[in-house]
Amino acid sequence: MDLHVVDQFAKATIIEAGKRIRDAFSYDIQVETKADANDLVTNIDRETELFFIDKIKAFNPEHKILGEEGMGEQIESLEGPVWIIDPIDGTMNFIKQHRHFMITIGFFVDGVGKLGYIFDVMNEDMFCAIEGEGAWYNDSPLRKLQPLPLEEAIIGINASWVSPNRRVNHEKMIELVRTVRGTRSYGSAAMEIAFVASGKLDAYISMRLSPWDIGGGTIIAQEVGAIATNLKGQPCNLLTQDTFIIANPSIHQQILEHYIEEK
Ligand code: 2AM
Ligand code: CA
Ligand code: CA
Ligand code: CA
Repeated sequence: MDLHVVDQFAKATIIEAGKRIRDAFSYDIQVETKADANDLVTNIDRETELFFIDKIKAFNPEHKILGEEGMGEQIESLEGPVWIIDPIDGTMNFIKQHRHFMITIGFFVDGVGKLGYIFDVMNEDMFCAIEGEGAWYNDSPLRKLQPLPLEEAIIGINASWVSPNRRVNHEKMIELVRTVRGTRSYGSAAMEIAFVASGKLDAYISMRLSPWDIGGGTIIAQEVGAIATNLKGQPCNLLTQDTFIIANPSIHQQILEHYIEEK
């Protein structure tokens, strides 16, 4: 398999899907809820996932597809070529803010990340990577991440860790927030992962993400030396939901050891 051919196909398809999503703002976007009142999905999420499935099936019918909206197959293993797709990451931003939502896609062969994409649909900005060849922000190569002290770090974190069903030691998280230089919350996991990979954030922590939130991003991360694991420090599992941290390599271990205590 020539990865560069797959890469060209993926990029062109993502750019076309992005245009379709931008065009959708001029007609009806229907919002529904999924698991709870704040877990939103729209017809555009579903239509975009179907668009990718049609394109990939035409490109190579043997490839398997795992997508958030479940329009692909039920996948039990990562054997062979597998696409992991989140057609809109940051659906709430898409609905309410009309910005700061991403298309994110990872292409895996036998569980190994080969190609990763995070596309900022409104800005038309592409973060991408090819395994072993590097990562890019549009046409500019992304540099390896440089070490920094935790006190100078900006971390992405959302407010879910203050809720009563929190899964981590609250006091320690407060200590982390006080130690770092600043915190941010963008509402798109893929965007925050792209920001860590490009040094705009130094870490991003989430209490629960799914394979499609992180599939593309972890491939970009590995090319710049960012470390992505669950909050136990174990490698990310791309078949189940889990906790998640991605960080500059100089602070990943320090955050896990001193500030994260799972209950
Ligand atoms: P989504 O927009 O594709 O659903 C929001 O903080 C981030 O967490 C988004 O990247 C969102 O992805 C993701 N997320 C994962 N599980 C979620 C859930 N159950 N409800 C809302 N957002 C979720
Ligand atoms: Ca969702
Ligand atoms: Ca998502
Ligand atoms: Ca989504």
